[in-house]
Amino acid sequence: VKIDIGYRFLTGTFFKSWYSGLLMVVAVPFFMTVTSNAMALSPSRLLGMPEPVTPVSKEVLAVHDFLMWIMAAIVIFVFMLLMYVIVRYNRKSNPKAANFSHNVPLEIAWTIAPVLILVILGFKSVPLIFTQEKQNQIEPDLIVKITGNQWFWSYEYPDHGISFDSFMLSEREILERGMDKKLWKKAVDRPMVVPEGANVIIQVTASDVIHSWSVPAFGVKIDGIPGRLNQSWLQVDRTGDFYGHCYELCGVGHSYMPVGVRVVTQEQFESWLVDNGASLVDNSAASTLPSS
Ligand SMILES: [Cu+2]
Repeated sequence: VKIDIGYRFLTGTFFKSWYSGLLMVVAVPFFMTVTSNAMALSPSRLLGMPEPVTPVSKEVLAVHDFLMWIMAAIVIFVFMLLMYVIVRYNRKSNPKAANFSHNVPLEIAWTIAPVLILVILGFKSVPLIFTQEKQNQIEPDLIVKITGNQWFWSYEYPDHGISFDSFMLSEREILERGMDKKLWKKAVDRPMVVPEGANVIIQVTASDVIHSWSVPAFGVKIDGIPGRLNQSWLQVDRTGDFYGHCYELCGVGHSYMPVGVRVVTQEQFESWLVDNGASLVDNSAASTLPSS
């Protein structure tokens, strides 16, 4: 008898057969875990996470990779349990079904095992929270105030008297500037500029609705909320252009407000300050005198 899989798929009988159940329950999550592990570990990082360039993003990636192995172990364990039950306890090989409902040792075991797993996860993830909140402990070299607006970002360097808006470049502007076409919806006309290696405190707020400032390579994502000032920190270990986005749906132009950050050397940063008319205020005086 010829089995028409397409017909059985349409009529729903396919999903009643044991092998389709096996496919759904086991193969799909197994495949997802294997591929996501491969992505996370791919040396080029073309598929997985962006290359981490700050202490925070390095730790985020380490926690992520660690969690992936635990997840893989759990998926494989559940997969093997399911296989065992399917083979050993199907109707044919086990015609007389058991009807007990409690097993105290088993219940203790499947309570303690997940608790232990969570404790192990905590040892890795709780220190990360402290790293992310380190802005209260570090001595800042630079403070940048970031304001989200519908639909662009504004940057302010309060100690240098610099402030500007940062807009997304249109596709035409990208081509005119001879930039890679892939940078459309990523590149901005005026990126935020920070020196490499510097401890940068960022203060994020918004002028209208809630926005969220993030650069994945920095491991920072922080909400900009009108009337509030959220803080985070960056210490980027190399120069280059980094891209992020607004991550809080903020209206029709939400997908047109990318984040652009240019990390430069200390010398380049100093000349950038001069080029942008930094009023070279004495920081010690500026902190004691009213700025206006
Ligand atoms: Cu947005």
